[in-house]
Amino acid sequence: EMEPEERHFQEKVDADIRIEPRDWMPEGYKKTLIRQIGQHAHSEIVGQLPEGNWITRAPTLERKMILLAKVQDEAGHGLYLYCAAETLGISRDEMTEMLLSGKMKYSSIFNYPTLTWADIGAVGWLVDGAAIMNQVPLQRTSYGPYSRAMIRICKEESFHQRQGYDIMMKMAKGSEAQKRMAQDALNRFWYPSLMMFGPSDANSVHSEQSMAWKIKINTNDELRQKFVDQTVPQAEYLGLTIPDETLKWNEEKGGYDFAEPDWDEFFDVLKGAGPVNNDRLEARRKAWDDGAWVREGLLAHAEKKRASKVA
Ligand code: FAQ
Repeated sequence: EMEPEERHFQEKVDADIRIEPRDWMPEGYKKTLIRQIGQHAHSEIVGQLPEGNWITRAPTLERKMILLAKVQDEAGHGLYLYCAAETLGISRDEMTEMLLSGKMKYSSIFNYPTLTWADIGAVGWLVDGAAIMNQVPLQRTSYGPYSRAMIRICKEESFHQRQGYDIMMKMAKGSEAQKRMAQDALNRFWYPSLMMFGPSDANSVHSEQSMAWKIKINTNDELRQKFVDQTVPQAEYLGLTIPDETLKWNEEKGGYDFAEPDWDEFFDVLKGAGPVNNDRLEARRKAWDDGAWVREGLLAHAEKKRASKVA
């Protein structure tokens, strides 16, 4: 039996009334939000690294400006999301320390390297494409600050997806060598992109409760299916081949049948054994350590101000 305050909370959720920071909420709801929003924020910040890797090597000035803008947007997304999580009583510093100590996760996708310029196209097309598929429904998530952050983020993500597809079009319609690079990028990013939606519904520990609380709106498999259905015609338009021989339109379900990613690989990446897990965390640790003097300076300044007020 639910306590009256919990019943009132659930009624608001069921009626699509947003929950705000000062409202009563179950401890588990708060904990799940901190986990999901925090992980989402960390993904935006760590997600700057694979593309940041190519800013100095973008093929033209225009491509460089576009990529710079995209990577800066990701920093902004991280900040809105950290702010949304902070309304739940955790600080950004605490979350950062949990990321660096391995207590909090970030998206598995960013543990794969970007080896060629075509990978930057594939990241925009597939990774941002998957991100949007997941984030559009989250605009209606039950927690107010998270849902409002999602509205703005989604606008920027659609630009990111378009810029990726634009790179893929140039490559896929370019020279034979460019087309090979585009196909190779698709081959390497296809299954890792499918993994972004999380484990299959049967293995998703959080989905049921998160959906009852409307923290999540769809299951992992629902969104993965929608992503495949949207992406296959885009690959056809590019003249590229999805690296899945079993891929086949299923008239009855009105969607494609497709091969599941290698879930052992997914869980290994989550445990830290992906191709570049160590490099990613090393880069974030270095940024944190290199920024120590700024944090110390700000604290010293605040201390001096406080002392002069007391005097
Ligand atoms: N990677 O029970 P579930 C972006 C974990 S977009 C790592 O199904 P849940 C934009 C999960 O945390 C990417 N871990 O979990 C961009 C849980 O472990 P825990 C970020 C994963 O939460 C583009 C366990 O597996 N987007 O960054 C992953 O209900 C380009 C069991 O799974 C978001 O975070 C994974 N892929 O569903 C930036 C969206 N999947 O915590 C730069 C918001 C699952 O118990 C460049 N998040 N796990 O230890 C969500 O929608 C959900 O959290 C899911 C997972 C759907 C990701």
